[in-house]
Amino acid sequence: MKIEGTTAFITGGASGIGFGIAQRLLDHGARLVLADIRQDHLDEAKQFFEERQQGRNVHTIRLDVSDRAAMAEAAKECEAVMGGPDILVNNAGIDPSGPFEQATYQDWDYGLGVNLWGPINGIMAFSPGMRARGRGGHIVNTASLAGLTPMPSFMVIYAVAKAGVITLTESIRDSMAKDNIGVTVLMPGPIKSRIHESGQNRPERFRSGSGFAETEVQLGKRVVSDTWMEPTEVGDMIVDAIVHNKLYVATHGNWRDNVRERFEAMIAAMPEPVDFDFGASLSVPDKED
Ligand code: NAI
Ligand code: GGE
Repeated sequence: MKIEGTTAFITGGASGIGFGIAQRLLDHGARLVLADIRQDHLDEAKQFFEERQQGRNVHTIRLDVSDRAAMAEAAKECEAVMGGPDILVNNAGIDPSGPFEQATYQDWDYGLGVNLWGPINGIMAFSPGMRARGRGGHIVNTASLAGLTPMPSFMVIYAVAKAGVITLTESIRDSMAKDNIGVTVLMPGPIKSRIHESGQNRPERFRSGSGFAETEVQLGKRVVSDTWMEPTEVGDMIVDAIVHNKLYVATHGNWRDNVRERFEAMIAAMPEPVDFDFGASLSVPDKED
């Protein structure tokens, strides 16, 4: 598809990877709706575009992606103010890692609520309108290489959510394709961002009863390494993926061997295939249209 003249709705669009994607989509002629839980990030992003005489092409919305009703309202606001969207980027996310032994249900609800339900809520709220407008379009979901690579227990909540985002994207591809809507799952390695501020971004209703309070303070002190990738470089990769409808974008090749070993071990665990009646309950006949 062509990016010129489209509207893009980007969650977590006011910082890090989402902001890098936003800059590059705007460069290619898209109008932006940036949705973010942090008003300070939104104000900063809006000012950045105003300084470049692009303020009229950028609308900001304060949004918690784990809030279904708020996501539905944001979809209405996007359509009313900027039209569309034609491009949906479900990117907002946090780092909910910590010692697994100390994880509480609050930590699970927070980690899955933002990192997995966020993209699901985005797709549920926006895809009916995208289909109905009949213009086609594209959906980008930000997962992580941590959703594919075997991860330590410290990152289990994050890894479960990101594995879900990969499968979510793969599994809706055929359905979205019927309405000419492409899908991409972004699997980044380390990118320069403010993800270490995740403790500040934990929605109010997930704050009490966390087992990770101390871990979040420690994470907040982490410094961004010069060796990590620039978000605008990720933005370039996403522009290419939207234009050419690429299912997968991985920013780094560093965990190739881990992924290969994982799949080799799974394949090695599989016996020889046998004749098998898939059964009426499992085989879904193609819809006749
Ligand atoms: P970031 O913190 O710089 O940007 C994320 C933005 O999302 C922030 O502006 C934050 O306020 C916002 N946000 C957080 N929770 C939200 C919520 N509930 N509703 C709406 N907005 C919310 O972090 P970064 O790194 O750019 O993160 C973006 C995505 O990239 C996340 O999904 C993260 O898991 C993923 N990712 C990041 C990697 C990295 O190395 N930075 C690597 C792999 C994946
Ligand atoms: C840069 O900060 C983070 C973070 O705090 C949490 C998660 C991530 C980055 C990423 O999603 C990555 C980096 O690719 O996840 C990994 C973290 C540690 C080891 C391996 C990872 O992915 C393969």
